[in-house]
Amino acid sequence: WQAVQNGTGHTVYSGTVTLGTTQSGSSYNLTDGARGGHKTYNLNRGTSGTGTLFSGSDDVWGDGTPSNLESAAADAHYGAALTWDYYKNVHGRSGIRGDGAAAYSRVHYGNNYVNAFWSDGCFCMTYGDGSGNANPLTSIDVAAHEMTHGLTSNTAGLNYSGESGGLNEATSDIFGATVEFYANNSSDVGDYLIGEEIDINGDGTPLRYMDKPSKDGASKDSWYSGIGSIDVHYSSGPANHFFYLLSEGSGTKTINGVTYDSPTSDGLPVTGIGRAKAEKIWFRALTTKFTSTTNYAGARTGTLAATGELYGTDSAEYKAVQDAWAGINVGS
Ligand code: ASN
Ligand code: ZN
Ligand code: CA
Repeated sequence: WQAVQNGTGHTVYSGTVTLGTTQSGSSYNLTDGARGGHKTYNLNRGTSGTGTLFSGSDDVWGDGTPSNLESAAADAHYGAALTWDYYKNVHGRSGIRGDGAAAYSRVHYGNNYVNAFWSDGCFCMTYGDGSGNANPLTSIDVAAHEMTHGLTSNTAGLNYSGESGGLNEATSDIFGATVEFYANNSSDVGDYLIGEEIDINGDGTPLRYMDKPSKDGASKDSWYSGIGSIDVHYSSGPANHFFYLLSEGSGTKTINGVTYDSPTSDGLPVTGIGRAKAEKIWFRALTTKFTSTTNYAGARTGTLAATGELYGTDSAEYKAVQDAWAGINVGS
């Protein structure tokens, strides 16, 4: 027999959390019965197949250290649950395809593997353990980023190259950040930084900054005519910046202890409308306006159409969307 349970996870990055688990006879496993049956598997440094479903004799997972193989599993399982809950509770979407079906997660991919990825083929997320197998890529924002690639793939289908590729990457960063805020986790508070927990640069700095993307040394703050030729993780910069400006406005602001300073390309101020409205606009544009070939100009048109439907074309929200795009050199 099987029963839906609430287990306890001691994660690497998010402290002690509740995990959706399943009791099967006398053992427990990482199958989240409340969220489409999302499962988390152990690849144990392999790079193919599904590995083995995490299971054990008690419903406590990990000890907070990366050397305990259950710890990163707890992070990944938690990140998937948060992302599921976010899309369901904030956007009314049940699962990546909207059909109530879960994806699954694989942790401990390869040796010293410093990446994580979504795959349409397996409909799954995969996480490496990072440098020294000591920094698993399983923080909330990274998990939500990867799972959102599944959403994008099943909605707009933004091609993963050129400007549409940058918009695809930005969509994953945007919802990576909004899920982290939604989590309201005291060990990993919400921010407009991506990957600040996983120490991918070895000096404690984040992977990406949404208020001023160029702070990473490679991403662009604003659109320019050649931006479709650079790596999609850098051409995402202007769209990440757009989302920050629309949410919080230009200039200096401190949120949850992090100080941001967001410039605009035209030097004009942008008044933010708040993250709660900005995320509604981006989600509606992604799921009802964007297509596989949407570029920056099309993203402007699509978000304006979505904003008109949500708030009206005479609204302060509509004006803010226009101003935020102008602030990254798109339209005017
Ligand atoms: N972590 C990367 C991403 O989600 C992996 C990749 O580039 N395919 O974008
Ligand atoms: Zn990505
Ligand atoms: Ca973050």
